[in-house]
Amino acid sequence: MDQKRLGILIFLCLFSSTKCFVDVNRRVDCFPDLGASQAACTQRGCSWDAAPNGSPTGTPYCYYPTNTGYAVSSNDGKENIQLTKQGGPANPYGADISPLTFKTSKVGNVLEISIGTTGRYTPPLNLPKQPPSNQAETLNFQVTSNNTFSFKVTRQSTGRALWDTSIGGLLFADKYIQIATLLPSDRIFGFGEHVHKKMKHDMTRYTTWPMFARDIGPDSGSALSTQNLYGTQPFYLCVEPDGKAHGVLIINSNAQEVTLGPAPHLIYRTIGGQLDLAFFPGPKPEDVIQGFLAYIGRPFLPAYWALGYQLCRWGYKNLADMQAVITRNQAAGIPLDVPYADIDYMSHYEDFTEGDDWSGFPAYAQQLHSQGLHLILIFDPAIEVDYSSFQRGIDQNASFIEWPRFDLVPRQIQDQYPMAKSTKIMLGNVWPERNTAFPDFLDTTGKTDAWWAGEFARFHNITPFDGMWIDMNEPSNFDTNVYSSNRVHGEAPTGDKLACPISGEDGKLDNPPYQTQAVYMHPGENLCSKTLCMNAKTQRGTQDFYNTKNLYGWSEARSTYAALKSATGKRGAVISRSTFISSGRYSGHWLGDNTARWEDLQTSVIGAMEFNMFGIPYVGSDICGFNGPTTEELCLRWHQMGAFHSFSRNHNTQAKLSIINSLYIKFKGDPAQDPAVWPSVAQAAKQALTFRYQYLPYLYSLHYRASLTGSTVVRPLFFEFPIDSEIFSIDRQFLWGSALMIAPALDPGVTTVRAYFPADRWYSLQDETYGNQMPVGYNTVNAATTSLTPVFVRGGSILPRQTPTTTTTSSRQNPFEMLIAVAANAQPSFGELFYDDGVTLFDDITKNPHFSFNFNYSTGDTAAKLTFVTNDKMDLTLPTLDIIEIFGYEYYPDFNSFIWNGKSINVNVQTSTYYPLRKMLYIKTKGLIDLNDVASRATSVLTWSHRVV
Ligand code: MIG
Repeated sequence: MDQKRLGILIFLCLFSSTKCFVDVNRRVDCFPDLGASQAACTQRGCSWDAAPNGSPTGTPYCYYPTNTGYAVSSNDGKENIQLTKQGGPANPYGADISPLTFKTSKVGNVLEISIGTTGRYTPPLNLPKQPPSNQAETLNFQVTSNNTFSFKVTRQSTGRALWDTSIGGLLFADKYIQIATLLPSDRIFGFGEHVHKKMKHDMTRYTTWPMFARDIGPDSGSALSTQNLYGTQPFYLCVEPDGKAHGVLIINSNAQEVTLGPAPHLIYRTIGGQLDLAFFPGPKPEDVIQGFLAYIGRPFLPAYWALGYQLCRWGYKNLADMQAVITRNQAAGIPLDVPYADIDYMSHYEDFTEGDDWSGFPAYAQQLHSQGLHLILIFDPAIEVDYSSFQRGIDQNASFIEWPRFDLVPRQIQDQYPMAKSTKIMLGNVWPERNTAFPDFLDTTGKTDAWWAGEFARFHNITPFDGMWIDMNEPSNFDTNVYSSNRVHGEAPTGDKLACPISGEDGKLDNPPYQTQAVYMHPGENLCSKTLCMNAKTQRGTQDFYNTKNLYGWSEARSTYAALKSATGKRGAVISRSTFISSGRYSGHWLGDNTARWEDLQTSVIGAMEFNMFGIPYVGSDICGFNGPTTEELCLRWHQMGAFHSFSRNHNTQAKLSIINSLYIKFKGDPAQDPAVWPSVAQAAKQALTFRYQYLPYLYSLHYRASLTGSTVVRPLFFEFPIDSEIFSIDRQFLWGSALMIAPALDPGVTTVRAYFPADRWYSLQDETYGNQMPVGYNTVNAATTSLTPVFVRGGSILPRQTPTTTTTSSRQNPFEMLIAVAANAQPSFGELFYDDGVTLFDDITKNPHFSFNFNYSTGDTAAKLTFVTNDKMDLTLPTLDIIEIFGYEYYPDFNSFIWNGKSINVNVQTSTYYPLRKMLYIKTKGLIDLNDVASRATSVLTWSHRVV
């Protein structure tokens, strides 16, 4: 439609009561709930137009006229605008709240917008809200219409509108809030947690993505699965047509969703709280994430060992079974740092207990430590209400999620438990055999945290674990409002299931006028399905669970992170299934119960990049697949890719449950999939993980930097090359930092990968082509199952390495190495190393004792120069730097000319070589450079002479 016709229609729409036509590409759905019909639509005051053939998929027939919204009733011209409801249709899901307060504010160059009124719920995230370090760009806010209030957020340098709400549709009722905006480009990434088959959203259609934490595994098998998964991440990144990027965060913890549409536009809906938006101006994608993380909080730094390979499984029969698996992988020479135990180790699935078949666990934990390994154990939040851990919780006045009133407490359940009988604690069912209580981690008195930490400390005194894996924290509850005898989960034989009111006054919160797609996509469900009742009370009785449910995993992670510190006195790692905005401060994340399928391997690559955007860089998928039997080839490929997940863990389920005569019978299910099961997988895992262990100083430096400045660890290619229009579809490759590119094989039966090389210099790190320069554009590269994963280093970078062995603990004793990849046109190369003891605790990373070195390599026709700058140092003895390897080195070096800080030093010519064909210089000399000496000076210089080949 041409602009003129559109203008006339909008005019008609504003000034007549006749139907107002909106182009199929720009509609704001007026019937996202069930039961749309022309009559019901008209009843709502909305327009109804069937979408003609060829319209975008999902075009709503029923849509809001563009005059839907509020009018400006006052504007102080600075920061405060008052809005009152004007004409247009009424909010279909409750009385419009009017007036509304609309406020703008700035944190550095981050623009904040807050739309609400007094008394609305805002999540207690305690965000640090620091300004971004890059203040180069400015965002402007402008009211573009007063009658039907609309606004624009524009980038000053280009004048481009990042948000333009003239599309209409602002609604604000107690339980239904909506805002819609036009977007400047279709290059939209993010919102979570979902499975995205492509990283870039498909903006040619209407797609609604619910966000409401749910215990459900990713479905990568379907062409499109919009299911809300374990966490809620209301953040997206947009790359504008000129390559500048911005990010938008929406802070709200209620059940919510976003519809992405073809204008391109988005419609955000939430059923409580208020709208708190923050716009991060970039301009580079990395600047966006750094600004975002300065605002929400930067990620925790995992212990160094937590970057080692991790081996897990659900269904170890006993300790001996677990030990046998660990031992056979060690015997196969697989680098391995972290054995895990799943809920099998517990007695009757009760936290902080050990089963009879696990009596040697404490000794085994010690044994692992003596081998330099570490142990991570699973802990579920739900606590059975009839044993000592719960009793201590009650005694210590810990808070648990509870019913709002005593008369709602189901006596037939509660009265069974002397410890819970006199309380309002809401009892549910998870893995333990009897009913469970859910700790209220939003309790602000500190008592719940203190009790939780105390339980970990007690248990740590028995079995000294090093990290915590927190599961089921959506929170998941089995069989809420499921009355049929045909139960699919759980082992609770009592049938004492949680029943939430879903009608009447007490059911109001579980039966709101608009229930969200999270509910509609599962017919017959309510918000409480698979979780606790929405009318439950939390924050020590002060808040409705309806508002806070999405915060459960976040709050448990925060509490558990503190518990880990106090129980172990060391740095470790917490892995959480459910996440929210800023969870990365406290935990990493695994991508949940995937399936042993190629599609799941592919979407794992995207999932890991997305969680880096969400500020949770310690992330990975269950290697080889969690559900279903894997195959040798899939497991091999998954190890080759998974060796490049920051959180690199093989995990699967052996346990399969079936119900016979209403008893749950567990039987042997999926077979083992640890790498030692197949010689070929063992070989590939060893090769891929050995590479990983060699590059750990680089990976650790990336994490250190992420914790210091909020950069990403694993990043999509477009982060580094946002000007390349081809690049936005590349989501089967990824980068470690800015320097290492991984192009894994993700399909069955292949021996090559067609990899995309953005315009820059790239050198191969695969054996057969080691050091070779790769042509820019698409190249077919070798990806034989017996070869190292296709991995390439970018010219201009310097990567610190360390000679690898089979644990991080022993690798840390080995000599350092350095890989220098020369840039095009003999421009200098740069790199850095952050290093410390890897385990010391800190509250403030800027005060943590550590080494920080910068490296700079430059060359001329007659000499080369490598400079080391010491920024920070600590009291720790470092191994020497014994190997320097240079790619793209086009000279004959004089091995007798090496000068270190003014003094000549010996290079071992027996072990050092120049390869003129590959243009590769390899210098290896025992004790070549003493990094302790480097640390003692501000600057150190290595020079040598050479001549042009
Ligand atoms: O209801 O602890 O996602 O990794 O192995 C299933 C048993 C509970 C779900 C986790 C999975 C874990 C499993 N857990």
